[in-house]
Amino acid sequence: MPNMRKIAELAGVSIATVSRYINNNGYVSDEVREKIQKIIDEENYRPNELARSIFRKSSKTIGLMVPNISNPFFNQMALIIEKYANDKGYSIFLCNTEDNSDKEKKYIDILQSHRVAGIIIARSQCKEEYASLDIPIIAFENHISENIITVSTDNYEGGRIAFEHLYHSGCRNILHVKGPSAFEATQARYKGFFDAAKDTGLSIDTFEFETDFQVKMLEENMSDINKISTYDGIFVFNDIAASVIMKFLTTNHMDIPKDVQIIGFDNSFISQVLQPSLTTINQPVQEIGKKIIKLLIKLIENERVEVKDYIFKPELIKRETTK
Ligand code: XLF
Repeated sequence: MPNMRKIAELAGVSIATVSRYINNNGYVSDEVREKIQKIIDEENYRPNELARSIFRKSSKTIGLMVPNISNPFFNQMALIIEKYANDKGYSIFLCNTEDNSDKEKKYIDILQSHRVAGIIIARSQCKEEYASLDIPIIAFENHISENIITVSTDNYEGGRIAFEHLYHSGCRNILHVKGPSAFEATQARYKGFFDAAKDTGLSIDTFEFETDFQVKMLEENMSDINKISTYDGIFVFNDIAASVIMKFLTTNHMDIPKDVQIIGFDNSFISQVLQPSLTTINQPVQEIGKKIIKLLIKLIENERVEVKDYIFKPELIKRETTK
């Protein structure tokens, strides 16, 4: 008796694709549809209703994997997603991946064994593991595959806005503190910042952070970035990293914004409580969280959803670290 795995094998597609076709809950190209239906007919496959209903009776729990819960942006995001999920009768199973693909893979197994109804994965560090999953998935920022919806801020545009603001505030000797290259979002911010600088004919320097924020950064000797004291404008890839840079600069008796202007990215709550308060680029996390839950619940409830990138507009939030 053929099963979904067998049909996927014969059609040369993933189990998730066959499942999407059978359950009609996501994009499958016409060509692949035809291929799958042909194999189904040839093999006389009848989807196992019992298995399907057991699957549908998955718990009313959504797995939320975030990379770094000590980053205020992700704890804000988790709170918002939890709220919207609760409003729809779902609860959240929160996992912290630390941008570590092994941890992420383990959590995928755990979430599956808990029969979660869907998974939200922020900044995924693995791709293949999702192909064989028979669970609705929404990705935040890092793309997983062409069949999985990605939601993000327009990070490229955010990078451009950051440059234009520093430039119009008089900075001409500018540094970009880049995020790790495994983060699609920070790569796009860098590209936007770089392209906007190029348009003015100004060259910028870069310094790359290897990880997202970790508390130990505050204690570490940041001698590598000693040079940052020579710049008059710095765009840091996110607010929490900007707070580390600000601490370094003020400890080294630099006046912000007189000697050096700084702009972050996120508009997480930390940007308001820092002294001076941080100019930053807003990621509309409320709308993003709401959209993620809306899309995921549609997928869970087998409603048609367009599989594409859902992109949100960034916005400059001017505070005290720029003139
Ligand atoms: O992945 C990016 C980098 O850090 C994410 O949006 C964040 O800005 C959150 O702080």
